[in-house]
Amino acid sequence: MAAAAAAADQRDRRTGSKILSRLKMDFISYWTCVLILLASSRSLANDDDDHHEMEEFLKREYSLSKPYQGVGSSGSSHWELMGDSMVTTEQVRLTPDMQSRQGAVWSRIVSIALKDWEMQVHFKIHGQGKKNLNGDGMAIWYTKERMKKGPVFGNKDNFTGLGVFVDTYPNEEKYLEAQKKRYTPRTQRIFPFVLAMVGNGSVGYDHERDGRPTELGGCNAMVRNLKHDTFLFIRYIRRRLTVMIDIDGQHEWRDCLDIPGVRLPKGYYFGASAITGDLSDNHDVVSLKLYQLTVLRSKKEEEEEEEEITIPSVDNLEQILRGEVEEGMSGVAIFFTVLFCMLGFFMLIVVGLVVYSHWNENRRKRFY
Ligand SMILES: *[C@@H]1O[C@H](CO)[C@@H](O)[C@H](O)[C@H]1NC(C)=O
Ligand SMILES: *[C@@H]1O[C@H](CO)[C@@H](O)[C@H](O)[C@H]1NC(C)=O
Ligand SMILES: [Ca+2]
Repeated sequence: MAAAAAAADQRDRRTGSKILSRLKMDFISYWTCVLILLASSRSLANDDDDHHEMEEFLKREYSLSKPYQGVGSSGSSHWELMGDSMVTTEQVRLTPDMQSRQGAVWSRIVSIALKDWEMQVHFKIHGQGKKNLNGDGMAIWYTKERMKKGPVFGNKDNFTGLGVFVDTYPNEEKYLEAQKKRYTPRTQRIFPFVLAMVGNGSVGYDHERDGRPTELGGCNAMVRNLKHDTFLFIRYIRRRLTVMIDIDGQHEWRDCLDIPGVRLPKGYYFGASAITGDLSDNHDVVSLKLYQLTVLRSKKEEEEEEEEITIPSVDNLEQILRGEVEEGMSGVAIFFTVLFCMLGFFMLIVVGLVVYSHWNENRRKRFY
């Protein structure tokens, strides 16, 4: 009887240590898996997946930079000025820091062959006004129309194409304040605010609401009266629109918005414009650098993009406007997911071990 009990006990111990080592193995393989996951997410984040298969060429004919030769005076320049804009040695000033001005600079030539491109905008917004006593902002354009005055940062309303706005005055906030209404924190936007909109010729920009009804995405950007250089970066690749900003003087791009399924026709005009009202600012463009990108596409992607786009549009627009677009997991999200997985797994092991040792103890006790 005693011998049998001892044998059983030994067997239990053996299975016990087997289970323990199984757990250890699981733990190790889990860790390996976690490390691999972390490493791969790190490499994904570092290795901007568009860049290693992409070449870029500066297209001088679509770029505007110092010394602005002939801009504003000669018909042979690729760029044309409009309204109150003027060129100096340091910048193209779209508006001076004076009330009720509007100005623009437009490319004269359409971008026929450009499918994928990147625009790097070096700009400067500065003026006498204190915070929220300045306005109204500037815009970068890729549109069918050019040289049309209007209320949308100095361009016509119901434009056809892409507008990226640097809106420096919170009209909606002032409007709500006047009505004694409050923002909910979820919907509050901090100004200056960068925002993108795609128009098809019959969509209006809602100035009183700072374009909220047509906002594809945006971000806060404290760009006024800075000593260092400020940049905006608009990239259009495989129908994906990405806007980034570099405004902290650190030479680092910060994500602003990123939207897939943006359909923009080829052969539109690039331009920049700005407007002032009761409040004003200097809105300066130092340079607009356009890079043509050569992007490799899979057969499937080529087939998908074969159909010629004639009217600008955005896939799943309703969801984007409602803010329901599913976003890929960010690095931080991945990190926390993995962390919580690990914690959860660790807890499981601890609980398992406790339960097992209790069970083992009880079993042994029964034999004595
Ligand atoms: C333009 O967009 C609006 C809003 O998305 C849509 O209702 C309208 O049908 C579009 N017009 C054209 C010509 O595509
Ligand atoms: C823009 O389009 C809307 C809707 O089609 C129309 O009501 C509005 O008058 C248009 N505005 C301009 C300036 O063309
Ligand atoms: Ca505004």
